[in-house]
Amino acid sequence: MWFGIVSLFPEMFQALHAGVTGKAIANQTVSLHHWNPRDFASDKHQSVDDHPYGGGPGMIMMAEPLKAAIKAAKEAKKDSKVIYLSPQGRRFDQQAAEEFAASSSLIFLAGRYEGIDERIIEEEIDEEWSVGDYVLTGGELAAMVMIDAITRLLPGVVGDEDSITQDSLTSGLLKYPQYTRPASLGGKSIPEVLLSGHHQQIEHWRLKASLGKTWLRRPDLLAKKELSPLENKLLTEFIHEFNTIYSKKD
Ligand code: 4GX
Repeated sequence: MWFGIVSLFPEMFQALHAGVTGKAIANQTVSLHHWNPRDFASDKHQSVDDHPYGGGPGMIMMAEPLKAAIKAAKEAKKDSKVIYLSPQGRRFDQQAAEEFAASSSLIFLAGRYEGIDERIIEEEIDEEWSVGDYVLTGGELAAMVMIDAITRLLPGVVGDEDSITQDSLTSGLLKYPQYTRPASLGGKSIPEVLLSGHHQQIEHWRLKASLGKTWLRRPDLLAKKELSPLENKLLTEFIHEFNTIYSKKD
């Protein structure tokens, strides 16, 4: 997958050269291509910011160098969607990552300062996305979040394909608790069923734990999900046990 990046700080994207994403870059499953608006600046100071019309605090990305950088990126990959990162965008989630992973190329515009000229959004941007309801100092980390989440879904990037399908959130549920050796750690043992070798019981225990954790922490995710008869039974059991432990009437 081809990622084009329009950013004043291309060096930040070095972070993607570590670990799983780094290997995906090294073996050419993904490639990163940078366009820095500063390289398209025309004055002797290579200015890339400008004042907002109407006055007020803060600066806006200077329009012409930004537009030229976006144009150059688009010329390198003609039918690529241009994604703008901002808190005003649609919230990025696992489902969006899965859909973007089917693309062959994407261009990310990572803005700095207080934003960009609205006419550039209207003319050059296809979609506006947000990684969460908080304010970053720039769009670079948000673009990296999206590139990371998309890259690990590409064929062969994560060694064990099962770990993708069993990801928390792929199923719309939070991850069940996991344990590794030793079986007793600081006096705390692991759930007995995990030592039983009984695969179906282990599967049911994990599904019940996932459903219970999602019910406790992310009822919004549970409300979006259609439960199978088995899932309904396991969640009902979890809720009964939870209410019994906390001696609530149910
Ligand atoms: N998810 N930021 C964009 C510049 C900006 C300022 C105002 C539009 C209007 C963010 C996020 C995010 C910080 C990136 C502000 N753009 N991006 N930047 N949350 O906070 O994606």
